[in-house]
Amino acid sequence: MRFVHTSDLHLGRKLSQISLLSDTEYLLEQLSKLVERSAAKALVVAGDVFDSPNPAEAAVRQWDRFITRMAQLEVPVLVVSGNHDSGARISMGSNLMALSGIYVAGELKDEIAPIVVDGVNFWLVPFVRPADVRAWATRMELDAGLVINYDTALRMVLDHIRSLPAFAERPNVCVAHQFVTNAGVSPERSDSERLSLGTLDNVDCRAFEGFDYVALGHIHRPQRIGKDEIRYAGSPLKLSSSEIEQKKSFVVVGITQKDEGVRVKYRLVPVEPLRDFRMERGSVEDLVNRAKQEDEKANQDFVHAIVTDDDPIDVVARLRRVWPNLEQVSFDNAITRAAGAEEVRSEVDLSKDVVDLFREFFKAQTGKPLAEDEEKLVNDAFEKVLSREGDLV
Ligand SMILES: [Mn+2]
Repeated sequence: MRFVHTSDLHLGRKLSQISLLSDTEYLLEQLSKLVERSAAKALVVAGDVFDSPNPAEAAVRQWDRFITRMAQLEVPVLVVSGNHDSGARISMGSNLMALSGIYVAGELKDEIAPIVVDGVNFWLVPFVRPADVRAWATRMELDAGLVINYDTALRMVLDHIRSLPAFAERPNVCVAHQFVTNAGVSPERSDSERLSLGTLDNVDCRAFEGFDYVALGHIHRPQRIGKDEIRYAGSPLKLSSSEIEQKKSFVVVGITQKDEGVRVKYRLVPVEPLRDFRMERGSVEDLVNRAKQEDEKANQDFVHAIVTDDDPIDVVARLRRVWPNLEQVSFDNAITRAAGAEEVRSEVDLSKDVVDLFREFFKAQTGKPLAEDEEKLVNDAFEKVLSREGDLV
């Protein structure tokens, strides 16, 4: 059987205050077409359906339309919560939705059972924290004291799944939303994933031993972890400038039945963005000229501009005129190079002469010392100000 694996839709997200709903609409359209075209028997969404535990109404409507469409196509949708989702809210009505083939695991249930599609077990493991698993372990009369971090928490849930009779009966796909590492090697990360504090939130990929395919969500760069069958689908949209170079994709997974000897194959299907997110570098004049040669659609892209002028004026306004969705401006010029070379001072030495302080400030801002005429101008100005200091209070 074949299924499609995606994750981290982050519906309702904004980029630089600009709504991405038209972009997510465009990708959901591609996703439903891919499901039809590839004759997939199921669609897996491995968490972070929404960008926030309280998603915008328009995002909720978008998801509602999408799952309704999938139900009409009679393709089961298998969803787990991610760290951005509220597990309780996304599983609202889940028992009813299951009657229409939309399976949402928002929270860890006592009775864990696979969703069986076309002879394959899909085990939906919602995003859980160690405290959730401790509570679950107590209810299940397991030793909650064994849960000391994410790794031991996930292992306890997965051990339980492996002990269930259904596990031996069919090929097994695990759907989870966690930070999975391979022998301490971290996946390649992006700025748009919400990091938790510390480094104890990882789960080693060996925790998934025995599963034929592990459909992961959380990390936004598509990648395998340890082996091809343990895989992050990645977010279908570029959600931060650290993702500009990433090739976003959906995964189409093929899995054979037990009597054929379980084999797994996969292929990556590129996602075409409505508006791309790219980086452009040059002087403001170069950038504006470059934009003018591009077509109207390309100019709607999100752009992170790296400006190289030493004395740029009115940068954002000039660039916004050609790129209305300018996402970020950063500078690589004499000033930033000088700042990078020198130690950044976080404190100002107030015992210093105020003109000396200004000289330092000027050099830090422009990368060069005051010229002779500027020196005179500054001295005169300070003299004037300081002589009337009493009046200024
Ligand atoms: Mn995410």
